[in-house]
Amino acid sequence: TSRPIKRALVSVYHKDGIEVLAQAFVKAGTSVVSTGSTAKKLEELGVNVTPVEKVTGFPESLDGRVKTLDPHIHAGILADMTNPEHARQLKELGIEPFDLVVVNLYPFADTVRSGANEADTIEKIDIGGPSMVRGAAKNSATVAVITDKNDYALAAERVSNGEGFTLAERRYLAAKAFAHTAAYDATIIEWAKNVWKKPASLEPATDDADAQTPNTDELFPPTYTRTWDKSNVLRYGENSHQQAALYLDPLTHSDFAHAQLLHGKPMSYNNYVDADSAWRSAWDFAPKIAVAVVKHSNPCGLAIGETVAEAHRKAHACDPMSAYGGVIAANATVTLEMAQAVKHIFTEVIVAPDYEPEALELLETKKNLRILKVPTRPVLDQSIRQIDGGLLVQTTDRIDAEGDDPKNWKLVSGEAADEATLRDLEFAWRAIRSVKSNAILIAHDEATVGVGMGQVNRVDSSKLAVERANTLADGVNRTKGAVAASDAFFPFADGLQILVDAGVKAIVQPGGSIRDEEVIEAAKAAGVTLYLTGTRHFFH
Ligand code: 93A
Repeated sequence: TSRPIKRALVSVYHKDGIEVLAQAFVKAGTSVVSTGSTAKKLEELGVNVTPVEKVTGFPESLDGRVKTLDPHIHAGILADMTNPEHARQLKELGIEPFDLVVVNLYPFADTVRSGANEADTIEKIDIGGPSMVRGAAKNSATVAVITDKNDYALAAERVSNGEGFTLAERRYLAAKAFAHTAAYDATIIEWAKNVWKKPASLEPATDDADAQTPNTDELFPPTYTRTWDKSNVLRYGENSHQQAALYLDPLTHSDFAHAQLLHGKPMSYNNYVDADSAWRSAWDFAPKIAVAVVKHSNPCGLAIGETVAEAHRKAHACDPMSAYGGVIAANATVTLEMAQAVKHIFTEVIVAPDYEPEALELLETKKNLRILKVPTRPVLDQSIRQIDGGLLVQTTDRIDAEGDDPKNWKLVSGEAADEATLRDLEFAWRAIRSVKSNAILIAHDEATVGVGMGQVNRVDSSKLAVERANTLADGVNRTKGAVAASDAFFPFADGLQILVDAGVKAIVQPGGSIRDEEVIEAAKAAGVTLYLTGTRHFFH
């Protein structure tokens, strides 16, 4: 089933690595047809190239938009030479068949990412390339198609050995080629849908304003249509028997996904999950300086400080036991003072926008610490979760809803909080966004002192938060006079009662339970300040 490669069509964007193939063509005396700058490159490498214009009898025209879109090219690609009728027609038309097509496409995603204007972006929509690739892939009966520059060497080998590719190999390459053009089109769709919104003239006419359905295209840009680029294969997934890889968004540049590992072993799957979570938590407090310490994607310490070292000291003090083997994220440059503290704590990953040179030098003495530099804040505006057979897409939970602004909070029990208490309540409310539901968080002096996370009822979360705060504090009562936040309403008074009994003086929660009155009465009876936000921050 092997077919020797006598005639090849080469039109590539990625010219690096083409040298090996050029050498093989020269040695084997392969007849090569090629376009513009690919032809030039191959000629420089000593290949005797037939320019595509010579085959088509038509000049490269319209700024290169029409180069290979011609029957003299496409009949040569699409003729199934195992079919005598095709072979006869081709001969009659005076067209020679291709055995190998080597094509890869204009860099559309790179162009979008570079911030190019609309006209330049449109020019990078390759039309001729995908046509050749799909034609060759369809005709894998007789044509081998190469789209991946990492396969140039393979093609060179098969040109050289005179045998070409087997049918099974050509079929495999064809599938790979279809994936190449599909990913390319998906990226164009994603870009076009974002840039070219549906005009009002295409909306169905209706008099009834209520009958208008929300445009979910706008609400949820179909990120899932984009084909993500595999960036690197990870050693394993959440556990060592699971395979895993990191895929990068082809259209949106995130410094996090492209993070620079300044020191340490490669990032693992769990490292990425925890570092992402910690990094997002720390940035929730910008422009204030904040540090998050995360374990299993939950914060075991979060704090704001005048300096990054202070923020870290306060965050670490929340739960030093859990911080062992954790991930630390800062939203400000790590100083030597902070590094001196981190040095003594077994830490998997530290992530920050930058490091003072002496801080970095000190941290680099820790063999097992991964040091990540991520200069910019998070860009993610939607989150995706897979369910069996589907994807759930939602906009990212930010702390920018009306109920997230303390100005809109409703005081329903006790006295209005003084300035310091309100500052702590606001801190607790921002911090609770990062805690898995059911979440209860106790804070003091803009630092968490007890976090109850991920319990299946709110009473247990309250108990956990109180117990953590006080058993980890060397005999000091950290709940007395502190404040607390709850990510969703208290369905009964019992959860709140635990916080009240522990001496918490002010609480913030969304409200909205059918038993709100019962909950408010419990706060009133204890003389505790209670605010309702009207906004919740579930995180599952
Ligand atoms: O502008 S196109 O859509 N029209 C064409 O006819 C055409 N033929 C090849 N783009 C076309 N190509 C693309 O040009 C290929 O996909 C390849 O990426 C690129 C190679 O051009 P050059 O050899 O001039 O660098």
